[in-house]
Amino acid sequence: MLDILTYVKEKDPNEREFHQAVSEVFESVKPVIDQNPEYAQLKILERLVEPERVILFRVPWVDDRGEVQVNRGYRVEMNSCIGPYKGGLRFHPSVNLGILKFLAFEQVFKNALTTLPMGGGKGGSDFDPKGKSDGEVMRFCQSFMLELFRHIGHNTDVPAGDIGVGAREIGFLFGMYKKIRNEFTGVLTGKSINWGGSLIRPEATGYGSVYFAVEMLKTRNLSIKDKTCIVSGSGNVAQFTAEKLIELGAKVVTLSDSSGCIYDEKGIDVQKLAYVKTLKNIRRGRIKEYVDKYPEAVYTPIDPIADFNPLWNYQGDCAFPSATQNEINAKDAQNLVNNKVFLVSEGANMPTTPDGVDIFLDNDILYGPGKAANAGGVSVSGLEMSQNSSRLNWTREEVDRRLKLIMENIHKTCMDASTEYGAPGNYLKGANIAGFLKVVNAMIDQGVV
Ligand code: NDP
Ligand code: 2IT
Repeated sequence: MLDILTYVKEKDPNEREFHQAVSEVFESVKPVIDQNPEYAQLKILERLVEPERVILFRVPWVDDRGEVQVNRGYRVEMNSCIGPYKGGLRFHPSVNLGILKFLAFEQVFKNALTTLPMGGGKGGSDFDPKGKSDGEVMRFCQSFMLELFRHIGHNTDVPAGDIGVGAREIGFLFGMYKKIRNEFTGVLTGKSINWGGSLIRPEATGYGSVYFAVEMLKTRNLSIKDKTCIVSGSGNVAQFTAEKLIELGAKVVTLSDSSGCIYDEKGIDVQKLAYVKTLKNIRRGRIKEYVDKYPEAVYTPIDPIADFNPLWNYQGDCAFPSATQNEINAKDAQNLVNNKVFLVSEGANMPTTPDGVDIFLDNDILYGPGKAANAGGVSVSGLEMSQNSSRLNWTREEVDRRLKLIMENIHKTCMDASTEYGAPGNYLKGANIAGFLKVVNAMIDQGVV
C-alpha cells in the first residue's frame, strides 16, 4: 500500500491533490487488498493510478479587443472498464493536470457506485470565465471543441459540466461538436431541455446531496426538517442543495463564493434564493450583493491565506460543502464539531482535507464523502444518456424518482460495505470499498488491457 503511494509521488511529485485522492481510497480499501493477493500480481493498483489516456491541447481564441489568447485544454480518460468515460469539464484558472487526475480518479469510483454503466474521466481548461463576455466564452468553447471532438463520442467519452461549465458552455460546446461531426448524439450531458437535455439534471447534484443526507439522518431516527444548514458556494450545486433543503423545511443560513460568505440568520427562503439564482446565473455577480438586497444578512470576506474559513464557524446542525476541493481544513472541521454540527454531506469533490475528515470520523459525525453524496449529478447524466439513446424524454417526476432511488441505493451500498468491513456507518470506507470492488472486478474480467 505504502509502496504504491511512493510510486505515485515519485512519478508525479507535483500532483498534490491526486496524491490526496489516491491515498484516501487506498487507505480505505487496505483490508480488501490484503484479502486479495492476486491484485499485486495483476498490478491492479498501478493500473488504477495510470489514466488510460491523457489528452493535452492548445486552445487559442480571440478576445473582444481582438487580442489572441492561449489556454490549455485537457481530457483525462481514466478508466473505461464499466462504460464510456464520463465526467465533467472544469473551466477555472487553477486547473492543472494533477487536479483533473484527482477528479477523474474520484469519478471512476463514484460512477461505479451509481450502478449505471459509466467509466470515469474529467477534463477542462485553465480558462477563467469570470468577467468574459458571452462572445468570448463562445469563441473559447468553440476552439476547445475543435480539438476535443476527435476524442469524444456517445459511446466513447461523454463530458458534462463542473466548476465554470454550465448550460451556457454546454450549449456552445455541443453546437460546435454537431457542426464538425454533422451528427446529433448524446455526446455531452447537461444539455438544455429543448435539445436533448434531461429534466432534473441541473438540480441533480444538489438534490442528490440532500437525499443522501436524509438517508444518513434516518439511521439516527432524525429528519432534515427544522435543521439549520450551512451551505458553501453559490453555483449550481449550492443553489439546488439550498432549494431542496428549503423545500424539506430546513433553514439555510449561508452561501459563499471565493471572495466571501453571507450569513442570513432568518434563513434564505424561496424568494431570496430566486434572487441568488438571477444574481449568479444571469448577472454573474458576486454573493456580496446579497446584503445590499437583504440588509439583515451579514457579509464576511474570505481571506484565502487565513488558517480558517469564517463560513464554517457559524452555528448549525448540518453542513453542505458545495464549492471546491479542500475548502474545509482541520481547523474548520474542529469549528464545525465545536458548534455541534452533526452531519456533513459533500456536494463538492474532496472538499475536506484528510485531517479534517479524521476529525469528523473521530467525532461520530454523519459524514457523506463526495463520491457518494454528490453522485446524483452524474447519475442523472447517466439517465440523460439513456433518454438520448432511446429518443425519449422522461417527466420531472420520473427522473426525480429515479434519482432518489439511486441515492438511497448508494447509501445502502456504502452502509453495507462499511458494516461488512467492520466499520458500520463509516461511509468513507463503505464508498471506497464498494466502488473499488466493482471497478477492480470488471478490470480482472477484462484481462490485462
Ligand atoms: P459552479 O461553477 O456552478 O460554482 C462553483 C462555486 O464554488 C462558486 O460559488 C465559486 O465561487 C465557488 N468556488 C469555486 N472555486 C473556488 C475556490 N477555489 N475557493 C472558493 N470558492 C470557490 O460549480 P458547481 O456548483 O458545479 O461545482 C461545485 C463543486 O461541486 C465542485 O467541487 C464540483 O467538482 C462539484 N460537483 C459538481 C457537479 C455538477 O453536476 N455540477 C457534480 C458533482 C460534483 P466563485 O464564483 O467566486 O469562483
Ligand atoms: O463531479 C461530477 O460528478 C460532475 N461534475 C458531473 C459529471 C457528469 O458527467 O455529469
